[in-house]
Amino acid sequence: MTELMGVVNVTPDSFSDGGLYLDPAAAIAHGRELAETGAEILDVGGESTRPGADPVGAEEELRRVVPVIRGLSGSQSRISVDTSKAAVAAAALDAGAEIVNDVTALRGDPEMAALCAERGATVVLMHMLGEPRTMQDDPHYEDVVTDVKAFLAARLEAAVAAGIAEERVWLDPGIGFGKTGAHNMELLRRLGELRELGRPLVVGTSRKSFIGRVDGSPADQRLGGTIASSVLAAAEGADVLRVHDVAEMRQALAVATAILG
Ligand code: HH2
Repeated sequence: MTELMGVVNVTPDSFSDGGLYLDPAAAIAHGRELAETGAEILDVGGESTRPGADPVGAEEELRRVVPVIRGLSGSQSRISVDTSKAAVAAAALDAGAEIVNDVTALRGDPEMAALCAERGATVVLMHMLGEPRTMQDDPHYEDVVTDVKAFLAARLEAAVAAGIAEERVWLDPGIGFGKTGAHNMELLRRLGELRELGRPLVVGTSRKSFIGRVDGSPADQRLGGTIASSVLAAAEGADVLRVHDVAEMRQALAVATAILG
């Protein structure tokens, strides 16, 4: 069954919900609601990775995410921390997280791989071309699916070499991270090719700008495009869908599953 990873952004500047849940109590309440409406996983993040975002220091990121993870631990959902910093991941694991969602695929912090290995965390390795500040400056690929697949295979190998159990690694093509609209469409259309890597696939299309490029919609009005792309991703074999709108996505998946069996 496809699992839902609900997004809990404790940031002032996330592209679609920045500032809404900066207060820990608001973030915890939001996370609980996502858990109750069907998120098997809650992904708590304290640093925006939107194109052009400024990096956040570890102290500030810790201050944002740790109280929220602590407040959500013990709910029925597993908790994931969206970070590329080992210090933040370590504190998040102490506070009750069990998944480390690293958009740099263990390239951002030299300590991250060893930490995840030692703590037995599940790790999400995501593809990104470049870094958030510059990733949308004219990205190029030979063939986007082949290139992303080769990158993910290499990062999986690096994770295993660092002592992370292969069964604990999930892979993500990184929709919107150093990709044009056409690249994102191609990746979603041919997502099935990434299944050959043999690991669970995480896909995050939620509210992203490739949807707005289709119909001109702003970030807070992309639910229809999020659902269409996520249902198609699930049909192509995505195991985990990272979304902001859990209740609507849960219903869409239930109906798609009822039809397809
Ligand atoms: N997308 C975002 C952040 N983290 N992690 C994974 N594994 N896959 C994704 O596609 C992904 C991710 C961007 O979305 P959001 O968190 O809403 O925005 P921001 O980075 O501005 O906080």
